[in-house]
Amino acid sequence: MSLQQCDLPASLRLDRNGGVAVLTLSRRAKRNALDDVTVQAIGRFFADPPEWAEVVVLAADGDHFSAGLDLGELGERDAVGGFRHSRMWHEAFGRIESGRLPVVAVLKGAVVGGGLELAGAAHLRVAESTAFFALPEGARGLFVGGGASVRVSRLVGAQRMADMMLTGRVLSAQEGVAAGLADYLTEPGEGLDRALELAERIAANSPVTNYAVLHALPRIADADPETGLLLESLMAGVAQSSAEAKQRMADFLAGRAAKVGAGSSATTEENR
Ligand code: 1HE
Repeated sequence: MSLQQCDLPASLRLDRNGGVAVLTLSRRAKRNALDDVTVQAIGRFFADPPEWAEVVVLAADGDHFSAGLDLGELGERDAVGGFRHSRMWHEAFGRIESGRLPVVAVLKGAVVGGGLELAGAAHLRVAESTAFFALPEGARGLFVGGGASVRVSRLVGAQRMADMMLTGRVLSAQEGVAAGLADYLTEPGEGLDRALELAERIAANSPVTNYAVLHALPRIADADPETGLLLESLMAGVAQSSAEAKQRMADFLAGRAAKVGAGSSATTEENR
């Protein structure tokens, strides 16, 4: 049975938009700071998303995507407690990155600390022009613990991440896009619509292709080149042999499928 709204804490809201599940951080009074309850519920949601969902859009209420770790919960954790807490975040965000569904995050305002780690676990990021990116862990006497060493450094490189942590450098939305922290830039208030549009395009792909992009591509990219090329060939063989691929190729050859650049929902009629 899939997780439903009633299983989510007040800090998360689930809405349905066709085959797109919109999961919204809804703790705007605390700038969507991530407390344990929220992080654990995010993990449960992505471990068992609704059966009808084909893509997830991860959004936020208010002016900020997320102020990161809920600093009010740090308390008197000892080293072992801190280790376990970090591993809990890894488990939850790993379910986003390596789950069943493609995830598009909509970013605005603060995307900082653990908020950037959450965004980094999504597969695509749309940034409204109000978004700003930072890793203020240094200023708080902390180190990243929600996966940034792996995911943020993969997006921007370890050197740029070191700069953000050592100097507290804040990247604007434009700088974030240029650095690779986000893939699309929109005007304020337009991020969700853009993400929904992207989600629809993603949902129109063959599930085999989407699975390969989510699960094979990152492993191939991390593998040594010869292993990577072998894995690519294996995945290519699996994808090509699927009934869906055969149907799609036949549709194209018969003039029934959209041409490249015309939008995947466009019909041949519209392309003429
Ligand atoms: C919070 C948090 C939070 C706000 N934990 N309560 N993250 C940070 O170091 C970022 C800290 N936050 C900020 O720098 C600012 O709040 C913002 C730039 C995000 C937004 O500023 P602003 O002026 O809109 O809001 P505010 O007045 O600062 O905050 C509004 C309320 O949210 C206020 O509570 P109130 O009860 O006084 O109304 C704040 O205390 C509360 N709030 N951010 C708890 N983060 C797995 S390791 C990850 C490590 C990290 O993420 S470190 C980075 C932590």
